[in-house]
Amino acid sequence: MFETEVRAALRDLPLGGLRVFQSIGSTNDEGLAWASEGAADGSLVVADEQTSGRGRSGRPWYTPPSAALALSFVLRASEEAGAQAGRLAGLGALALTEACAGLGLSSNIKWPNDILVRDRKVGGVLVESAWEGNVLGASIVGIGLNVLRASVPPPGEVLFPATCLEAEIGRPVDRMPVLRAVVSAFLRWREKLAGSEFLRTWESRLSFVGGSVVLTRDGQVPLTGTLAGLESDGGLRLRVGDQTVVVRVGELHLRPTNDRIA
Ligand code: BT5
Repeated sequence: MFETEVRAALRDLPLGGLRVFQSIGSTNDEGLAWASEGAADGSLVVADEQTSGRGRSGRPWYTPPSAALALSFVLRASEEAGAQAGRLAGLGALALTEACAGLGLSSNIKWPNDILVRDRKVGGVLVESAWEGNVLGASIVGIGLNVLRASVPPPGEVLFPATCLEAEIGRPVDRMPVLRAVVSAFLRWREKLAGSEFLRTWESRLSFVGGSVVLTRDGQVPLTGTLAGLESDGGLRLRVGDQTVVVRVGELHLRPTNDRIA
């Protein structure tokens, strides 16, 4: 049973609470609902399958049964946490790169929220806010990771080439140790969220640093520049001509300009 396996894999980790589903619409929706019911800080939702998993701007996120990891953390807002909100996509991304490293796979972060192995997307992060009136009640950090081959969407259905751990490693991978690795790395890096080591490590794992990239925002003129690094709040620094432009996490898509993506 999926739930029994998940509970065993995460047994001794310091979670605020744990809800496990065989199938669900979206773990982020469950996280948002749980936050409004008073979920404790650090609560976690895990599902075997999502029937309406989503990415940014309502784009679909494909999570068929028995093949992927789909999880969402509920992080209670505090004044201090509010100041770090721009770093939460990085937190999910660092947890994923660490889980990949544990399997001997080198991965990079395509800012703000994609995890790439050999320039193909293996996972993604979706941060959403749970509002209580006009006050931020909690942040929901959703994480999706393609583990087995069945988790990879058909090429016609994705904007960016996709892959999974099994294809990259060349053998089937057991999801439970990977789930544990993602959750423990997330909890570990969360402790360091406000510090400079967090920012340095996140920056060191970014794709395309020093390279020419184009940033497009839905309905706006694309911005081309050299990817220079991260701002302290998680924003991306670009050099455009002799100017430095800072882009905050929003509805953005980033690609290298010499598009070496098949
Ligand atoms: C993301 O959005 O990459 C964020 C994905 C977050 C998913 C997690 S799963 C747990 C939690 N619950 C949810 O409902 N969501 C979160 P974005 O950068 O907007 O990328 C979305 C695009 O990725 C889609 O438009 C597709 O082109 C592509 N895509 C969809 N499913 C994919 C998959 N399994 N692997 C690789 N690419 C995929």
